[in-house]
Amino acid sequence: MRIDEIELRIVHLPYRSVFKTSFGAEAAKTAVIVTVRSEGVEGYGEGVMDALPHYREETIAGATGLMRDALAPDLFAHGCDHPNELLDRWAKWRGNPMAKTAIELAVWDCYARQQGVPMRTLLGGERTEVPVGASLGMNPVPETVASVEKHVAEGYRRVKLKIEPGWDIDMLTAVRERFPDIELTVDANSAYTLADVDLLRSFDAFHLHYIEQPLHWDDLTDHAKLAPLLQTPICLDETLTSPARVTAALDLQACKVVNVKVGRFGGITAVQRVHEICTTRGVPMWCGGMLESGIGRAHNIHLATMPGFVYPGDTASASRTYARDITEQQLEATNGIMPVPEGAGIGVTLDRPYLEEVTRSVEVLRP
Ligand code: OSB
Ligand code: MG
Repeated sequence: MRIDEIELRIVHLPYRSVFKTSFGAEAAKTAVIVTVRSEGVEGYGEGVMDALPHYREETIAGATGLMRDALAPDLFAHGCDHPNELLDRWAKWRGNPMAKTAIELAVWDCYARQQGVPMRTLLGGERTEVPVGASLGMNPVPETVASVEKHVAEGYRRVKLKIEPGWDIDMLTAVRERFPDIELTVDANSAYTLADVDLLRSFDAFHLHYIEQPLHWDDLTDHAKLAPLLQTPICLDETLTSPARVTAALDLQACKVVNVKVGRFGGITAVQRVHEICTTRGVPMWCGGMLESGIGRAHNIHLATMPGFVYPGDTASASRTYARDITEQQLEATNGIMPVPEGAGIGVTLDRPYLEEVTRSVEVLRP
């Protein structure tokens, strides 16, 4: 592929309600929508870094800087025969997985559209729908119980509750009392330390499917110390930033479950390598989410068709998060099952009028 143009568009999408986690409360998403134009075809990607580094270290300013100064010029100079080339080609620029992913996803989508095949076909995904769960932000106990009730009634296959110290036992007790049998998980987003081991052990009574990222966002060794002290399996999210890091986590027995976010690993090629590692070792994976717009969400849905994604993902209905999305197709689950968008590439197109309305800036890069 000859790459003719790369557009970096910053959009501001209000959430339907504030999303609160242990690392903060957000009322809107600021996303970087990347468009790659090649030989008359365009493809789309989404960057999941935030304005400030609350989740991992990357920021929108830093990531778009790397795209402008290194990734885009590299694509203009060398083109791309197959998107699988890019991960190793860009390894000379260390880290920055979210920046690399935003562009790589757009190249993949463009490539799949040029070939006239759905993304999932390039990934070896045979499923045409994927099971999904819902991630609920932190809210007072009565609201949380009502929200769980609503999501269970809608057929979601798993419910995940965001927790932090002081915002855990009461909520879990209330939810488990009302729903003794649902598939329930918690996500601490790094809010605990090893000093909380007794508290974390007390979660075993709630029969959680797993506990996601209880300890520091970059830690492996404390998770490895914690894991044998809990009956509840540990799932890592923030800590897992590359295929090598997944191998290290599994070798150390720091986790038994892997949350896959393509932006955290550095792109689809990196996810394919993680998939190989996890399926070889029999480790269950599931597709996480970052409250993406329809572009990132569609990519996630295609990714989750790969056979190693055995647990329900976080790629729930877009309408849970947004009153209106930037894609023409509404990505909606029915009875906890999300259909994979049909058509070439990721199978969605942009709702141009709304996209313009929510755009904060546009920059078009050319050779
Ligand atoms: O830790 O999984 C997380 C959202 C933003 C940042 C981190 C996380 C999340 C979610 C929401 O849990 C998942 C979603 O609905 O997309
Ligand atoms: Mg998480």
